[in-house]
Amino acid sequence: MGNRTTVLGRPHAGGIAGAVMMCLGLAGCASPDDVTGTLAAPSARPMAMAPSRPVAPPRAAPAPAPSAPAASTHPEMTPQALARAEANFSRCIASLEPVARSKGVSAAGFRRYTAGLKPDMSIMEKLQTQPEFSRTAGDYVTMLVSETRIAKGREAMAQNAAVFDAVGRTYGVDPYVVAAIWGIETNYGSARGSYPVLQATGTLACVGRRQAYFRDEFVAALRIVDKGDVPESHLRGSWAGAFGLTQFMPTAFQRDAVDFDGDGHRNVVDSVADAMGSTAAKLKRGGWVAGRSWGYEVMLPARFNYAQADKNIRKPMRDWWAMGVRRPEGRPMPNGDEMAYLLLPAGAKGPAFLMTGNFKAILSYNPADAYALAIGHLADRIRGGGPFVQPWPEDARALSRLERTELQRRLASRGLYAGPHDGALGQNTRAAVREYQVSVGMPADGLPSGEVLQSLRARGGT
Ligand SMILES: [Ca+2]
Repeated sequence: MGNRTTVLGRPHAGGIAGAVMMCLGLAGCASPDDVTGTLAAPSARPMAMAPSRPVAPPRAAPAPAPSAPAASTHPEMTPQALARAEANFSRCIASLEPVARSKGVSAAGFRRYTAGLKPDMSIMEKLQTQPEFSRTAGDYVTMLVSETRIAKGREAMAQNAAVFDAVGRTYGVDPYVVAAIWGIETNYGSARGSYPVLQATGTLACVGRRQAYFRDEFVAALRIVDKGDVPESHLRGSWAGAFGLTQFMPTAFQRDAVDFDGDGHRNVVDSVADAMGSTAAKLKRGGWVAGRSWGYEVMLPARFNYAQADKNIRKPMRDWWAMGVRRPEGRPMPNGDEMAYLLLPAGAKGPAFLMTGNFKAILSYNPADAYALAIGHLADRIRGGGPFVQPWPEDARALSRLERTELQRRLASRGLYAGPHDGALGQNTRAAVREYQVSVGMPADGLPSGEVLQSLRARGGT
């Protein structure tokens, strides 16, 4: 306990990394909590990159899973409404001029960047489509934290050593975490998407069921080009407008982007320094505490009460220790005063983690547990750390959207759940799963698993 001497909360920080001389509901879906355990169909943060990601509104969804258009009953998504919106596109864009002007977009800039703007109606298919299947947290983390991505991360940090050094010193943020966000968001810049951001956000601002949200994004994107931060031809990204090396949404760019290389432009597309500095600035604003880890893999004692695994139950490290929680392989527990909550991304059968405030800072980047865990773990692996000691459960599988809806219906029929039956497994569904597990004597880990669904089916009802 109380090992305050570790750098970045890790005994091996800075050591092994010799090669690196220095020291990441639209689609109607899931709430930010949904991605522990089952990466349910979230939304659209629109991704550029190939492998998928879990996410929450307005970010993207686990991609490659087989997907099917989800039937939408939203009035703005009917063929008639889409055709009407498409026909009205130019008038709609023109109607945004007053708000754009009030946000600092010049009159000349507004004319220049909206003249000739046409909607990309193919984006509506993206907006409409939800993955039918989702990934387990274990599959997701394993896929993203690959040996290739670890090796490329070390190379990228070595090639940009001065930048990462300066980012760490300036913001007090773990540069390895910044590099990991770069690695996971765009595979170190190689997969950033090719949708013109102005067209994508303009389309979404005037067509479909997320117009209010995307009006802000469109206006923020107009400001980027009007101020000259990023040249218009370089402002390309995911279908929902996330762009640059670490996939900033335009509004997030306006809040957090910095000109880290001092050339007068906040260019997170072409400048590694600006992108890494901006990402670090965002993490810092998200509450990153210097010199601390994002969290720790831990082993739980026998007969542990899994109801303790709840992000609302935060305790000092020393209290977890007193409950018998240990780090694997005799590693010391961190600062005893540090507050942490217990996360079981794959439930009682999978690995356990104590998550600190810095984990929340990573969640501010993208509010999905499995995403943030992949970032933290990739950072540690780039640094030279080893894989998790505890295996992911081999028999785990993520529920399909249909099964997730069935789970909610069955929980509701038992009086445990009162939310919508939409297949989006948020905090309320998890709480209901936990109550159900307690009532039938299953480990109360709150994981919406196939096992829980089987148990509900076995007990009958609807
Ligand atoms: Ca710059």
